[in-house]
Amino acid sequence: MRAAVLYEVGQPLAVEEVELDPPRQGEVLVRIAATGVCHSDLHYIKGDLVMPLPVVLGHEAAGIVEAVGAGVQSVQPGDHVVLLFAPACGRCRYCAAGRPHLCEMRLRVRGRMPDGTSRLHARGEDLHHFTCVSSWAERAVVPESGVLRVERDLPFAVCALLGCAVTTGVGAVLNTAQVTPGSTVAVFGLGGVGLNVVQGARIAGAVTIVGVDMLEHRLDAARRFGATHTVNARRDDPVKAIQDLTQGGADYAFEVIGRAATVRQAVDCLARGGTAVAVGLPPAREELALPGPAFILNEKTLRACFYGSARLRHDIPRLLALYHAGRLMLDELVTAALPLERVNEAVAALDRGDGLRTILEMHTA
Ligand code: CND
Ligand code: ZN
Repeated sequence: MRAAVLYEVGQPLAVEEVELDPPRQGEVLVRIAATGVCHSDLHYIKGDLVMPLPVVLGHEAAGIVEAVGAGVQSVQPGDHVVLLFAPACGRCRYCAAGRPHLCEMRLRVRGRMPDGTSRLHARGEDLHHFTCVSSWAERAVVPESGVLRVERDLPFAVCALLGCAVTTGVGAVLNTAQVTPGSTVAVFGLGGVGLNVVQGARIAGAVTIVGVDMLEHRLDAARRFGATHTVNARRDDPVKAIQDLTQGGADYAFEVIGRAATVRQAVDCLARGGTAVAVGLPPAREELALPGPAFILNEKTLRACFYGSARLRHDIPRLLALYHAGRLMLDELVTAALPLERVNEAVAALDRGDGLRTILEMHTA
């Protein structure tokens, strides 16, 4: 099959023939139909985040089950599925506590399948898996807990987005921060994930939603997704603008860029007692700094959000219900669709901030 392989940081991905082993016990072979291009993938391509290479990236995807290994019960060939980048064992302390997105399995896999081996090979060596998904490929072998069956009449691009951007963004609001009706919210970074924070805030009933970005077309998009105000950080100081728009500070602020400096802005723009949520992934070399006494005397909170703090099997069906009810904008997020062969163009477009979300589409006929 064809797959996009990252052999070296900073280099274009090689789209080439890759060998994929059949699914083993408890594993599922998925034919990828659509897969998103997320900034987390780009962080690894640029070397801001580090993982063992070579690797097949891609963690936001949907497809059709083609085969299942022994013991698989929840899906069968022909099922349409969303791929989940946090496989869960169902037994560890985190799963037992109702926080399966924090399952111990994720820390253990480190570029492999949960049993410690790889299903992907090229040029005579094993390739690494990415978050047990590796969807920038025609097919993927994933753990059974890494797929969720969805209705067959849904567009694959929409299902792919539920694999990361939507579930992370909306989840950051509803699960991590638990924004309450009437709140004021600031969102730093209005890309594929940030726009979902914006619409999550609208769904949660926030009355003031301030979107911050440096690209004018992303500010326009944020207003369509529910922002009541926007600030161009290239032109204006976002902290001051947010404080003015929220009578002294926001109740909640979300950083959806991945930079220490903007996490600090998210904390600084809060009202007393406010909560900032760090969703963006800062480079591995960066540390987050807080404003000492002001953080404590104003009783602020800084929370981290992984995968929307989601209970995926509970949350994704609810997100689909919101989509069917016309309250969650998903089709509008997809602004370009390219074939896998053009993955490097899609990555460059993300880096420039073109459009909203680019989807790589495979032929599934
Ligand atoms: P994308 O690149 O689409 O959006 C980032 C946006 O930030 C762009 O619109 C930029 O113009 C904007 N931006 C950059 N610098 C600034 C600045 N200084 N001030 C204001 N705006 C700025 O990225 P994405 O939406 O795909 O991902 C956003 C982050 O979320 C990224 O760091 C990614 O790795 C992370 C993420 C986290 C998780 C999680 O589970 N926590 C899941 N997926 C993605
Ligand atoms: Zn992502």
